[in-house]
Amino acid sequence: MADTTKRKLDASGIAYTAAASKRQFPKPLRQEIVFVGRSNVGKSTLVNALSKRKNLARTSKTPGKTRLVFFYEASPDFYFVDLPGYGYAQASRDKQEAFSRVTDDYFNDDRPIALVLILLDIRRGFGTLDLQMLDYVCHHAIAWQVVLTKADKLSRQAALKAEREVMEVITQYADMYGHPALFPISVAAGLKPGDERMQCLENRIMEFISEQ
Ligand SMILES: Nc1nc2c(ncn2[C@@H]2O[C@H](COP(=O)(O)OP(=O)(O)OP(=O)(O)O)[C@@H](O)[C@H]2O)c(=O)[nH]1
Ligand SMILES: [Mg+2]
Repeated sequence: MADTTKRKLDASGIAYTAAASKRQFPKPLRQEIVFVGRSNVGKSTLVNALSKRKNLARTSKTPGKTRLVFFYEASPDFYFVDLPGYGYAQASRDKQEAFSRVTDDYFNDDRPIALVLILLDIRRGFGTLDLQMLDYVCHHAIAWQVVLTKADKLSRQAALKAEREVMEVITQYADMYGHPALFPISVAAGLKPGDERMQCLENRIMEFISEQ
């Protein structure tokens, strides 16, 4: 286990810490951009795309791959935090728990969270656990932005319809908690770093980083 606690360098020289529990989290010295969502939704893929590195965050066809909290030193100013996916029954020893213990540890640790990116598969929209996560971040007054993944799986027209449906839920929550109703940003794994949608997401992240 000691092996997982150390700060490591990935193949492209980016440093990261993989933490299995609270005491392995790095010191809260930088702001954190957090990626949450169901298992297999594409969190690690998006961390890679935003870091413009392949295989920085390990992606997998098997749901439940990311069981640790990964803190990627994506920039000198912030970490990208890749949390374990939820909704994968076998991933948690206690199947009654919606979110893994290390996820609870993370949110209960008073981390310097700049923004939580809530990832939804564009074909599924909000599920029960996503709404629970949304309730959680709203309740704790943490800033959030919905990102729709796998946009390549739908036609443009179907994607627009999915975006509108998700926006209805976002508006309800935003109104309820006094959060700005931010339109969801749709992305797909194959998008180039300079793509307009990726650019929009990068700009959104930087807005929250500079707001602190
Ligand atoms: N078509 C398509 N496939 C994607 C996209 N993003 C991710 N995938 C695929 O979806 C699978 C899961 O992606 P991951 O990034 O590992 O998902 P994750 O959310 O990190 O999963 P966990 O670590 O289990 O929580 C992989 O096979 C990816 O290649 C996308 O935008 N389009
Ligand atoms: Mg992952």
